[in-house]
Amino acid sequence: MTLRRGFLTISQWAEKIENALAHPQDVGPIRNIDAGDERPFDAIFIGGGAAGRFGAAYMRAMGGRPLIIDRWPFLGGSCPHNACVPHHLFSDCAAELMLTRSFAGELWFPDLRGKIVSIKEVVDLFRKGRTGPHAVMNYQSKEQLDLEFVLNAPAHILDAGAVEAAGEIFRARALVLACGAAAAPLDAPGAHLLGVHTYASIVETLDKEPGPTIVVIGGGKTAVEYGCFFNATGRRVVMLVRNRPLDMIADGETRGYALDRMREQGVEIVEGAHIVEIIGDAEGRAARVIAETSTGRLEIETDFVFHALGERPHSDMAVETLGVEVDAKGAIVVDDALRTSIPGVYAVGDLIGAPMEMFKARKSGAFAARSIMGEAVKYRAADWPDFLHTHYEVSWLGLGEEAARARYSNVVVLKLPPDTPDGLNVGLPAGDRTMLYAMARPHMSGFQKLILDGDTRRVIGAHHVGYGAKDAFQYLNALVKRGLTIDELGDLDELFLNPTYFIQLARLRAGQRKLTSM
Ligand code: FAD
Ligand code: COM
Repeated sequence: MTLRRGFLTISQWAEKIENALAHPQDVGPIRNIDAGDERPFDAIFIGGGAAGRFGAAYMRAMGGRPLIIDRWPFLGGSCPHNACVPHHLFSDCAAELMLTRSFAGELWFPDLRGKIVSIKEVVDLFRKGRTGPHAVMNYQSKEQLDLEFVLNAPAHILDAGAVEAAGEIFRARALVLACGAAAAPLDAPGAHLLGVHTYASIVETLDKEPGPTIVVIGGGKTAVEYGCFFNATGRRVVMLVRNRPLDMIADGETRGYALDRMREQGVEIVEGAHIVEIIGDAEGRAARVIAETSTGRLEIETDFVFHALGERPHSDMAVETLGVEVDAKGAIVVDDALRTSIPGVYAVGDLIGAPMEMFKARKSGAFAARSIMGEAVKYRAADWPDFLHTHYEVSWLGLGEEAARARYSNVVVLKLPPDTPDGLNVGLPAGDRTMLYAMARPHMSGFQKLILDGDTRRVIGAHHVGYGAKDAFQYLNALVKRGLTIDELGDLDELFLNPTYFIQLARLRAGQRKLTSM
């Protein structure tokens, strides 16, 4: 199908994408190429996810001519299809359900005590709903960003300047590899059984309502985010973690608060666990998980196992066809201008390894475009703010208190709740989405900490458990990187009540010549 002169509304795109996902061969390649443009392509982006789409859009905006090729019938990649968007839907549900369960039978809340709610209904809702964002991505890319693309067609690299897709050979002066990553496999007998899922398979193939017990393997972001959602649906959730769960949270107390609240909701976390086997039933469906732990052998009856053991970059094709250099984890090695070891070939997004996050995918794509268009650029992700979800949203930037004390001799901490013997009975912080907790379950109203170097008065770390602070952290991080002091922070105008109390706490202390903690 050739689209260049045709116009599709968002609803028409949605219908086309649904059809193509259900019957990819019948719909065939979706070509949007400007036959009237005789310029050669400046770059072919293999993969139209966040990295490829933003890279191509940036190049187009600069006056270049990019072409995107994607095997899926939509642009935007894994984020709207099986990663960030479902994760946020599930995390939203986890927060709602924790609130409902905390106030079960009180106020206007239904009594969910002892009740399990459907996981499959939420997954089905997502599968229907995701076509909307897919359609918007295609509409925006074609009509607003003026991008050329071939969708629903896998790309095959021929050499550093040529790619085959949809039976055609496309050439460009640069190739940008933007193929993303996939869930690392579970290396254990029984990993292939029905009912054993990753973040991708749960949204594609969940065919049966999970039973009352779920085993989650892993202790990183995805394992915790999905584990907390499963727990909030009323199921028993056992998390089998090889090392420390939530190890990436920089501050020990913040991590502790997040883990305590998870355990309080009933999530069972087993550290030092090693999966021995998943045993199936006569129909080939998971029935039991066997693990070795530091306290002995564990057997758990379950028909649903979710594993999240990190991501493996899709670098095989580039290695086989181009001999591109990869690191020990299979990530393509790039320099600061996103150039691979092969001249004219660039790589971006999850394919170049950690951090595998949207900000890096989009920025690395844009920087590769600038590099190809002749700008002398340098990009290396550093000092980024970070977040994850438990039943809460946890955001952080800079140093945790332990690292701050190791590096600075005069560390000052401003935090809520304060260090008092009954600190968890203090209904602070209290803000958006935590007001009911603050009034009736104060220990659930969140946690926050601002870390300062008392000598320079600069903010060197910020940490938050609650809701709605992630947005502030993306801007706060830019200020912190520019050397934000307690005095400058206290001089900002707060929108009270706000999820983070950093501005008003800073103002309460900024009058001190010699700063003290609070
Ligand atoms: P992708 O979006 O995966 O795009 C790769 C594209 O390449 C795909 O469209 C694919 O079809 C295409 N492709 C691959 N091979 C070929 C081929 N041979 N021919 C043609 N096309 C091909 N990050 C955040 O910042 N916030 C979040 O909340 C968040 N949540 C996440 C939740 C989960 C469960 C996971 C797994 C990840 C999450 N991430 C999140 C990370 C984020 O999703 C990724 O960093 C981002 O999507 C990577 O973009 P990308 O363009 O590199 O890869
Ligand atoms: C967002 C996808 S879900 S993209 O980054 O806008 O392409």
